[in-house]
Amino acid sequence: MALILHLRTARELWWQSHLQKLLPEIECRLWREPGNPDDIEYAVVWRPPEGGLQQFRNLKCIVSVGAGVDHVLADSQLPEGVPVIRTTGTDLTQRMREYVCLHVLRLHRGLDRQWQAQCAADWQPDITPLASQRRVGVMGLGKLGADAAASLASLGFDVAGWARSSHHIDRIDCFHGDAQLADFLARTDILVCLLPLTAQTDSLMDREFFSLLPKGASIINAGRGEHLVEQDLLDALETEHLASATLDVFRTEPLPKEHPFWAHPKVLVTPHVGSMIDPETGGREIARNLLDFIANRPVADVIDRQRGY
Ligand code: NDP
Ligand code: OXD
Repeated sequence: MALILHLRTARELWWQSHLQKLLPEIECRLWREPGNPDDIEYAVVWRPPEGGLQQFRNLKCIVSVGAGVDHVLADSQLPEGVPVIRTTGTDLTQRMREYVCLHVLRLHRGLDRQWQAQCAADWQPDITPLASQRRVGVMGLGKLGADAAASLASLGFDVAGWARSSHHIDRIDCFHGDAQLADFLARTDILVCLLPLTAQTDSLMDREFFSLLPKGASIINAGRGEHLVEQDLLDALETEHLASATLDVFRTEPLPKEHPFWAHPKVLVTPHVGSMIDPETGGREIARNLLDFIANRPVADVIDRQRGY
């Protein structure tokens, strides 16, 4: 019984040794040294190469080293009927909570403006509105979005959320479905995207979408780069309909050096660090899910391949 590990990171060996300790009964092999492909029953992957998983004909499940599974489902030759398990957990949620609260507070308190004023040795004591006067909208009310929305509400923000289905969450004004998107956007000063990438959410944030936000709104995208139509964002920043964008995820990662986002005065780029999974805590989640799967116990993180998340 063997597991194949495919990661696009220098931390691959760290992951391998951790998973091996957590799963002593399963031989953890690296993608570049698969041995006999027929031994492989489990694949633990981040962005596996197109068609690459097909070579493992005894594959029983595929684990995404991340909460998102778009990078797995993107494989047009993904073996049929093999369950896909995503990786979540309290650490992942905690890190995203920190990221979202950090940047919402940064925008709310005008930290970028203060930094610019400091560069000009300019003493600018602005009075910022109270958090209760700042309307934050969180798109996606799943594990990460619901937690971030609740944390923002506990900081006093006026928070709404938008999801596919109807939700009832204390202190969050919940909207759902395409029919309620315009109302949700119209009441949003700071928009946080924590959606999964699916056929329905691909390129959701485009020109028309931005026009539904109030003038001067800011966006924070920690979902996926494909949620955003980049040129439409640049245009909305240029016309000052949008005030700023904080972007953690991109259509091409790493973001190419010549990309206009890097040097844009109204864009903050972070390198897909909203919530990084680490081999210790993430490894424990993966091992627990795999052991549950092997023992035929229910695995909460098996995704719906049809739905795409
Ligand atoms: P979940 O699957 O738990 O939640 C997804 C949420 O999105 C649900 O509320 C779902 O609605 C909603 N949703 C899905 N499709 C639509 C749609 N068409 N219209 C409206 N709402 C929709 O995901 P997580 O919260 O765990 O993660 C969300 C995403 O965050 C991941 O898929 C990944 O892309 C990204 N991510 C980014 C990280 C980073 O470091 N930047 C780290 C981890 C994740 P409903 O509740 O009705 O089903
Ligand atoms: C994830 C991610 O999906 O890191 O977990 O983006």
